[in-house]
Amino acid sequence: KDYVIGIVGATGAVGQELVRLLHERNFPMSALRLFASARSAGKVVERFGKKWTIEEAKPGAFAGVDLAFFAAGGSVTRALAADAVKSSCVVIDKSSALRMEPNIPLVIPEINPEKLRNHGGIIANPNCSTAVMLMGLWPLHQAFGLKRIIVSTYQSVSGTGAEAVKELADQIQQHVSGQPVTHKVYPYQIAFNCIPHIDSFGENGYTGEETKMAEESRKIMGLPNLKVSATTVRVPVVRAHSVSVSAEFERPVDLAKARAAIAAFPGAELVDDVANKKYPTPLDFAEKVKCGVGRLRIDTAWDNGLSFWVSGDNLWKGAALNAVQNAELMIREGILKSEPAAV
Ligand code: 2RA
Repeated sequence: KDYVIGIVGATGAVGQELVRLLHERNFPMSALRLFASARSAGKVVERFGKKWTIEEAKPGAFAGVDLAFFAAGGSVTRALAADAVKSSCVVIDKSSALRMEPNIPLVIPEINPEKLRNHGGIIANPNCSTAVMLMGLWPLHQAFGLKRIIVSTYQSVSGTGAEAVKELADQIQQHVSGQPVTHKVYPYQIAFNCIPHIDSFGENGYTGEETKMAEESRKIMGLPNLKVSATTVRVPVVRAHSVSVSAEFERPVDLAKARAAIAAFPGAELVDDVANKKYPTPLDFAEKVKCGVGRLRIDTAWDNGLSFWVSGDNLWKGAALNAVQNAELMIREGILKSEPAAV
């Protein structure tokens, strides 16, 4: 069976990757419809030798669509996801709007695919930094029983969007040509800098991004008591997020077993040979399906501790690819059906 597919937010960074991945992975589509705000409606998009006229994302627009990928931000999801489900359209949502709703499955197919089975029409995808981190953390949890993590992220500017990518390039140009360096997207210049502030600060001094990593990791791994302390940082990298993790486990850890667990995990590529300067970098793992995991070492700060590093594409495993993989799995399992969501 081929499906009528919709992409909401088709002109954004993730939306464009969705168009690309659906074509490159030969997703079974009888038609692809691109939706965006009224501002973009009517624009013509040309790719892969095809032309699409962008449709306005609005109530009733999803009649006849079997599956819609939402990549237009939380307000659009809140406004239109339930409406799409009422038109018998399944929604796979990238935004954070519904991730922590008890009856909305938050799914990474390599970790908790069983949660797809009883979906009520809407499936949520995790934040990009969470997904990248879990590609290293989940296999280690399975091996040694995770107890606590301290994590720092090194997040690319494409996580913010196309405007931030352009601003980084502009700032480098300004710096090189001796002009004053201006900044608009972030509170500080990002070129040649790092900014320890992603999303907004909460009362507890953690940002929304840091809280998402904690809450989403607990939900996806089914570890409600997992202790997490995250620091999320924007770095002058265009594409691919990296995370450094220090983790404490319930059971004694063993490096050879840890490496074997990661090498066997479908979402990870083990790159761990420091004697030959081999470890993952964002440049190496941009536009890669798997996330690179390396720098594995016994972490003596804990009784049963391991530290490691992951680099993964924030637009792919962190967003568009994970969404498409969820859809591919639902098709394989014959569960791409829609029932009115109890949202
Ligand atoms: C970021 N994780 O990197 C957030 C949203 N994509 O900006």
